[in-house]
Amino acid sequence: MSADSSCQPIDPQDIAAFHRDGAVLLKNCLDPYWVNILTQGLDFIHDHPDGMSAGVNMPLRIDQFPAKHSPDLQHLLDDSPIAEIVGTVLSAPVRFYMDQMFYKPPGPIFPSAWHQDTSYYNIEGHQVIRAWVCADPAPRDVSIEVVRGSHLWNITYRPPVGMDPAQDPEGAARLERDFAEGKILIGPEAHEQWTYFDSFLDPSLPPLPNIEANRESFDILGWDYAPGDVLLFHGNILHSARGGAELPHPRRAHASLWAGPDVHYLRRRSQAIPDPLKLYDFAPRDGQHLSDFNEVFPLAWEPRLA
Ligand SMILES: O=C(O)CCC(=O)C(=O)O
Repeated sequence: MSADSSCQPIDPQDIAAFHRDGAVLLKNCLDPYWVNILTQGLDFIHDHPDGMSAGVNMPLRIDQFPAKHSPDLQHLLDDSPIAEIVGTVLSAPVRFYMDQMFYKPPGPIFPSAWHQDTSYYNIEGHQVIRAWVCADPAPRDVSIEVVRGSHLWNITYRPPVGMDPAQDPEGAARLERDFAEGKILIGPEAHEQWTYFDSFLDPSLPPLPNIEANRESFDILGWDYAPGDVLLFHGNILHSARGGAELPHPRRAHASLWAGPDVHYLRRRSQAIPDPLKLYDFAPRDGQHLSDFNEVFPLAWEPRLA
């Protein structure tokens, strides 16, 4: 098998669907070489947990920045068509921001709760795209679903993770003070040891609507996913993965986050995921574009001049 690093031309209708709906499934974009690399990389990460692995031996395992520890996943990010696909859909240069692994063992598949990605990270912008790829077939009832068009609602919901001020008012007051004084809430040491409970349920952000209990009130879009497909969704979109269905195999997914030129740094009280490690060296300020940190976020792809 050899690596095909260029992608098939993307149908303009798919590009329009992404911008209209906030998500699109692109069929058969990665050839078997890349699916194999993805599978090897995810299995390696699964077998080598680190301080950023959450839910080891649990029905939902999530790892942050797995490509840092997996040459296969790094190869996928650097050399597969994913960056080109994202850039083509954005019609703009793109930089890689971070990646995650979502590993669900065989059996009744665990759900991933409805959420929006942007509020977990210290970035803001309209050109934030997730590329979600899975090493296994994932029928609609275990793959990603989105609320169609919610990327355009212009609302930032509270991430459903972290310390609840109602449970720990003192801890919350301390965090509020630290934030007001400009202190870093989740520092570089989080790359050694981190949990989803290190963050803060920011009371200034509105809570998420209960979408799952009121599915008929929302325009929910989903797809049957096959290995080789690339699912793109907008960083602001409400999304989840349903659970309950039985799979005879694991559901091994990798999600990478990519940024276009409008994406800038924004220190968030609701930050749940650490900044990329090298970024801490630059003491970023609100409003600085990722291009100001070219060493951390080199250009991954840019459109060819006509
Ligand atoms: O794969 C999943 O279950 C959830 C993925 C997700 O929420 C994400 O990529 O942002």
